[in-house]
Amino acid sequence: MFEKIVIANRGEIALRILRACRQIGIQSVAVHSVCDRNLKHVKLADQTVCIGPNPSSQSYLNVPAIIAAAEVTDAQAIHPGYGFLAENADFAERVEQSGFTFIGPSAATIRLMGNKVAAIEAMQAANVPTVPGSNGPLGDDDEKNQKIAKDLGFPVIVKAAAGGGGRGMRVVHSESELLSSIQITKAEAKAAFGDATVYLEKFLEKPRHVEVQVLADKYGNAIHLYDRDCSLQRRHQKVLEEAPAPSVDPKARTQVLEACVKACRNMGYVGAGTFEFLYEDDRFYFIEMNTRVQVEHPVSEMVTGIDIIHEQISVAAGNPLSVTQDEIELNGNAIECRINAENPNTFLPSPGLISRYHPPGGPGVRVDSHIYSGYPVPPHYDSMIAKIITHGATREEALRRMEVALSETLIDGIQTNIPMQQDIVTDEKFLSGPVSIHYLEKKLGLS
Ligand code: MV4
Repeated sequence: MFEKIVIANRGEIALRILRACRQIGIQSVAVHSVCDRNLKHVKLADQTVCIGPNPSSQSYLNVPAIIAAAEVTDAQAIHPGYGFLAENADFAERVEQSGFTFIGPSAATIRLMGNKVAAIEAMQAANVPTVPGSNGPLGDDDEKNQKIAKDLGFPVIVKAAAGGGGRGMRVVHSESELLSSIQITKAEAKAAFGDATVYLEKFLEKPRHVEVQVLADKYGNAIHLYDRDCSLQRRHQKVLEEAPAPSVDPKARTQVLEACVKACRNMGYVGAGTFEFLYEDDRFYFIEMNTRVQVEHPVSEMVTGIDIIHEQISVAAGNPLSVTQDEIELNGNAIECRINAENPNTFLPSPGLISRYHPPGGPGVRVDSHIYSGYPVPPHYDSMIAKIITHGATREEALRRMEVALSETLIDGIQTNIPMQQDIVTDEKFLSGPVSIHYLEKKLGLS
């Protein structure tokens, strides 16, 4: 096992990684920006290195500074968390070239999954179901592209191969808009990603977002930790996630879980990963793979009992997975509410001093958060300040625990989205059944 690792992130995930390090007995190095010197995990870390000024471009994205921090502290590995450099193949490569272990899959795998066309191809090779589409990049032949779209049937969606997470895509409702939409998406993709490659998919109108959590080691062992439903989102930002995904066809689920594990083995995948699917009319359609640990990983931990961060670190150090698929039991249901420092009406960030903080507690309640009374939420980074996770024997119990937990949470001094989360967990339609990716924006009157 490693003796010391660098935590190349901030906020709740940096604290989550620090806790895993302490659990295992690994020394931790917190790298941080100027304003983050009072972060909770920085105070708890064995060593700290200030890596630059507040803008993330000069600190949490500052590759030489992060690698230098690993060098001066004599660490062996770097955990990237999520966001920032977590899915940057060039960073993973430079970490390894500098003699450190990148805690995640290989740079080649990150690069492959960063190209959505290549990712879809890799999935098809493992019988992972994909969205009907162009099966490859669109060429310059207008007539050919028109034929592909007509055969799929409108609406279709043009997506940038280098995009993902909602960036670089355009829905096309009729043949007359197709060619101009392709040209615009290509131009935008070239400007945003330096790669004009686009592909076409049938546009699914009312899908759910269901994703599969996987873990894999260097010895060809791969397991899944079941699925999550992340359909409740606003502008491609997830708001509430749950595990397992409710009301999924049992046969379709068994097939997709097995296919994901097979795809991991095929690719020689190492570490934690997530296969993202659209789910509609009892069918799964792969859209993208995330090669990092995700914000919503705790709901999978709560229903399986597996410490995902611990496994991530352990397999990166060359250990086999600590469990086999047979040893993993799905236990109850878990819900996660993301708590953001934001104006509940405008959704604009609401940074400032947290004057008082009382976290919720009780049976089946987990809080992943770095905040404390007297903590100033800086304006420079993402507005997520806490995750409240509840577990119960049933979905109803987990949801009721969330309702109680939200009601006892007190965060004074700044505005938060707790009122919106309270609205969601008492929403009749959400309580009674699965809702689509459009449900929350409609409920909020945004579309
Ligand atoms: C789609 C789709 C409908 N049909 N692809 C948006 C984020 C990116 N990961 C893929 N996205 C979508 N791809 C087809 N063929 C609808 C979306 C989509 C979406 C997906 C997941 C979660 C939220 C979403 C919100 C709007 C659109």
